[in-house]
Amino acid sequence: MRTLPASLVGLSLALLSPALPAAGKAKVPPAPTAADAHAFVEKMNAEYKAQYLAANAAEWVAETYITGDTEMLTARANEAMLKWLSVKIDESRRFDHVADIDPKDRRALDLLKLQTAMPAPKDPAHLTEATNLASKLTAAYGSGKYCKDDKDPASCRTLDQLSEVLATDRDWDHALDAWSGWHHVGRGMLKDYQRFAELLNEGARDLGYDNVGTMWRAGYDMSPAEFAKETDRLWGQVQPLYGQLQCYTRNKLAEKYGERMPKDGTIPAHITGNMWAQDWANLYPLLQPYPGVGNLDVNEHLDAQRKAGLDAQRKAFKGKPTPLDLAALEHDADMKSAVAMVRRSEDFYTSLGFPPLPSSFYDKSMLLRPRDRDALCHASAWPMDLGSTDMRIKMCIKPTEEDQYTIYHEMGHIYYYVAYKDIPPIFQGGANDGFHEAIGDTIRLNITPAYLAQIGLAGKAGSDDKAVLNAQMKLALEKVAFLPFGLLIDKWRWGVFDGSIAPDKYNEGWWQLRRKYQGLSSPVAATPADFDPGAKNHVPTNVPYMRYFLADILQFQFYRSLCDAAGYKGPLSQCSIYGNKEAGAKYWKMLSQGAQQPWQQTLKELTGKEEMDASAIIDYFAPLYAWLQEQNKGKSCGWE
Ligand code: X8Z
Ligand code: ZN
Repeated sequence: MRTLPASLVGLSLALLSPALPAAGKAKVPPAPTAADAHAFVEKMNAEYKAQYLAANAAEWVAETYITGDTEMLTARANEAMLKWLSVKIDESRRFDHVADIDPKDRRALDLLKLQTAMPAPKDPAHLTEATNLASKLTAAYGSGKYCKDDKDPASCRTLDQLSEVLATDRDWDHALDAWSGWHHVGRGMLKDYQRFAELLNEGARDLGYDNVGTMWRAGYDMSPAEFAKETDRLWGQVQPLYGQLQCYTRNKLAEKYGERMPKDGTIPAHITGNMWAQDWANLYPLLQPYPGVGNLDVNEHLDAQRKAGLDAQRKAFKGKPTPLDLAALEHDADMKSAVAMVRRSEDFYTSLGFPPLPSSFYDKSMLLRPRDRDALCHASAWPMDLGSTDMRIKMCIKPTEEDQYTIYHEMGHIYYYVAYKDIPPIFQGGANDGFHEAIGDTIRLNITPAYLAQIGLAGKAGSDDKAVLNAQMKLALEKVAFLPFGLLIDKWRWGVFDGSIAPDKYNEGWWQLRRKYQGLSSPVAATPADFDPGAKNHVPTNVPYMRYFLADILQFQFYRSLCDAAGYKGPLSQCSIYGNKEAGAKYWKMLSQGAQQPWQQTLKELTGKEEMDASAIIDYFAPLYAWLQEQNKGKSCGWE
């Protein structure tokens, strides 16, 4: 399909029009009015729905069934959508200086310019190239594997398998092998990513921004410069807490690994229990303040439940199962376990008064890694068709605590989609993108030790100081450890896009930021071919990341306000709003607003304050912070 720029369409029609005077001065078209703007927004919203549906369907198939064919089909669908968007943005410029436009229409026109993280170059060949690269990078990440022996497919391991090594095996060399193996996946992306960044910058400039980073920062109802300052301010609030956690963790790891630890105060990236060192919860057994106090081993419970399911099916099987039968039984048990985990999460949301999900959600979601094809397993949530109830998640669920919490996260996206599905498509988004990421995480904060015990995922919860500190440590390894990671990914990309990190310094710049903010170092000496950012989903798939940093802070603000709304009076960390309809109604009201008003207003309606503010996360972890300071006394903290 070829779409003509609107200005050309208008011209050709005008030239053909018999109503035009045959000679003399051409009539000046009447100046656009507020009513024209309104009509434009209505039409744009209607078209948006159709565009979105087609592009989304192609992308869903491309990510759940990675082949050269689906890669090409989604590139073309994305290209068509971006072309449409670019035409609409151009057309909308005629309203830039029209006064008295309805504020809702003005907001719609402003949001239109921020609908994609992938600004389309106007040059058609460059647009094709950019969409091809986007699909190629996504497919490369999704199908990435580490093969010990390139000639032997049986030696290949997927990201889930390599992540499991990091999560469960504390052996330095095993972890190093899994970590390095996965990071090789980034290597092949270096040249493509460099070109991709160039093309996107061209698109951003075509839209009037100096580069893609500025455009990404323009989506927060404040200037891009103010937003950058805001992220630094928030980081300043939480940095001391992170510093204490890093110090304690580093010293514990040094007790374990001794001489192999670097001497500069950093933590090597491969021994935190997570491929990107963004979540350290798997180190909890090593770091718990009071070993054995409070039973927080959710993994054990989930695993036992899956095993019980499998055993029951084996017993029910008539005759002697063949290896093929056994594989089918295993698959069945995986599916039952995954569905139970999703249902458990849905139950929390419905307890707040949210509606149950339609059966299509369970029929159409991808909940397990497909056995017969490559798929992008990184979890995501999809509104397939704006305005309908076809919502899905795509995830490769394992019976682990981490995946259970990721499901709560994804369900937050799903319920946001459900809550705002009837408002105009252009407003169907988070108040800002940090809100979208914070919805499910806020719910996850309600999964307290007492609630876990109540739903049979942990032993009886203790409420003495020791049990509370253990629980705080566990959560801090998720939420506090994440903060600098959440911040630095886009510090890196902003640098890539504004040119301050040159292509030959991509990897070096990445590790400088990892060191500066996380106090982390690479366990291997880098080569010029390395491109470690490519080993993190959001870089090849081009998803902006500052949203997760914001969400990490916002979720504690939301949680505090919802606990207030529920009338909760005790220590914040033990609050659970499970079953509370008042808190639920307040939350739903926020979700159903979508992006109709500046996020500051939405935040104020929920929390009484217009600012993002880390005081909630700081207050939450106050007991742990004091404890960490005590432990770290006399120890060497900080890094070079
Ligand atoms: O990507 C995600 C979600 C999907 S929006 C699973 N998260 C970030 C990540 O995994 O890097 C959630 C936490 C941070
Ligand atoms: Zn998310």
